[in-house]
Amino acid sequence: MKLFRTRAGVIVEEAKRAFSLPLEWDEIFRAADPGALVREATARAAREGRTASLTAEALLAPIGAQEVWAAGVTYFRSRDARMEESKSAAGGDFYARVYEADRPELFFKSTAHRAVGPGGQVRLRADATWNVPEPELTLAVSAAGQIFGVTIGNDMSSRDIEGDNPLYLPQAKVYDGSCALGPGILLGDAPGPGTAIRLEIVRGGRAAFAGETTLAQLKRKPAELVSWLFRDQSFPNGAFLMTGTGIVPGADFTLAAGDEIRIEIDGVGRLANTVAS
Ligand code: DO4
Ligand code: MG
Repeated sequence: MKLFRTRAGVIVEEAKRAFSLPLEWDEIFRAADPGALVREATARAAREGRTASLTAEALLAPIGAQEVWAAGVTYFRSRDARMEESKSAAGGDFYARVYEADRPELFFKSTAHRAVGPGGQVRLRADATWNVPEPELTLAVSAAGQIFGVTIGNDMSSRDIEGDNPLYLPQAKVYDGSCALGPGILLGDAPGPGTAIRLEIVRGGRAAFAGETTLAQLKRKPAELVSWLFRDQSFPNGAFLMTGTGIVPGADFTLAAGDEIRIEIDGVGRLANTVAS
């Protein structure tokens, strides 16, 4: 069962049929059991024949009043890439240490106004020279801290800024158009370790980069990341938590205006965005 935020309201898709639900987006995140709320509303909509048509043009980013947070250095590939890019920064081994530590790296990533949905344009910072997308399984978490679904996230990152000094991380990660989410929320638990995540970057009609990983490479459990996020912190409208990237293009790659970024996660869907010029 997949949940979509659209120009026509909340739509649920089940067994290839779509129904319009009389629910507010944020109300779902505030429910004691979001899955049960959506299932009940769907059953009622089916009985009442409230079918809907789901078109790509109508899709919005699946975010309302939620904050988006992100976990970092949760894959060995990410640890390696960060150590490489921050060679000249003081400290040096902080990425290796956080990869091994109990406490994960968690950082604030976005709110709705900085995020784009399916087909939207992500942005590169004007003062950055080395930019990459980060394709990440993203958890939809209720106000009570329950993972009730997953979506696809793109944690756009400026590697030159992040590599220069770890204290610049918020600027490398948080800016207008730095986050993409969607297309919808697949309801249920986080998918299993065999699940593949694929990234393709198309430039001028040709693949400029392609990479793949699986959730088996994710070092931390989704529930563990959420429990750290909710330590001494409340989310009255729920939250999204990106779980980190396991795909990082080589040091010679940077995004360019017009690039198309395609991210696919088995069973969850496909999120495509272009880089704004
Ligand atoms: O520590 C830097 C950011 C790491 C990150 O965003 C990731 O691993 O996905
Ligand atoms: Mg990331």
